[in-house]
Amino acid sequence: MSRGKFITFEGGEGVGKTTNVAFVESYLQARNIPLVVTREPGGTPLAEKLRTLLLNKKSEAISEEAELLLMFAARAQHIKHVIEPALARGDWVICDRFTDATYAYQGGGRNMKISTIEGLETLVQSNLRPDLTLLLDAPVKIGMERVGKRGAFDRFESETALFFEDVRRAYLLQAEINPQRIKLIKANQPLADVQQAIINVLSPLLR
Ligand code: T5A
Repeated sequence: MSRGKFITFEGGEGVGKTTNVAFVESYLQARNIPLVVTREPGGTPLAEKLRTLLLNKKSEAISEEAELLLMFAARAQHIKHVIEPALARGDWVICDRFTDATYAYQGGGRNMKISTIEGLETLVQSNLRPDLTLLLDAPVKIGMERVGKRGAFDRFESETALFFEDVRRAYLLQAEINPQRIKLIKANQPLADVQQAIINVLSPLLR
């Protein structure tokens, strides 16, 4: 049994990650590929509890260090109980956000040291990295307009436009550093065009 593929979706708020995770799920299911769809922070009962704490605006003020550690605590559970077992049994894993989000939000947005993030990444993931990352990129204003239509903002969505510009810049830097793994998808175009671009980068993995 060969190991499954690990595919992650990344990008700022409201760029269409969840919409396109569902699209890829149907696309792969139609090709009889066994898969697990999951998300971060989250994916296990404990990690989902941590997600609730992290996203809740009414949580006590969360320090930057605590936020970073909680992201990796959730990830450690997720890898051990969901991602690794799935990949080992040959399932593909489609994950809505993963460690590139930590580089973008805690690194770019919160200005935490990249070397600290790298250290935690090695501790928690060892050699595990996605096979393919789809980075959906759109101007901050467009993503926030889409999110705004949905109602109340969570703890991250309540950050300033400046914060999200930093997040976007950090994501683009991640793509520049990892051109083999991270494929940039323009997300401010009609959904059908976004999905065609996704199929184009996904199809080499299906061969
Ligand atoms: N976080 C996470 C960290 O800080 N560090 C980390 O390490 C990790 C893992 C998680 C939060 O946690 C932070 C980042 C996040 O703030 P989340 O729910 O995963 O939160 O992230 P969100 O970005 O908030 O997710 P959203 O659901 O808001 O955005 P999506 O998934 O990108 O967007 P989606 O698919 O829900 O689409 C939004 C709307 O736009 C429409 C959709 O129909 C929907 O209405 N849409 C389009 N409209 C027009 N044209 C298109 N091309 C469209 N694509 C989608």
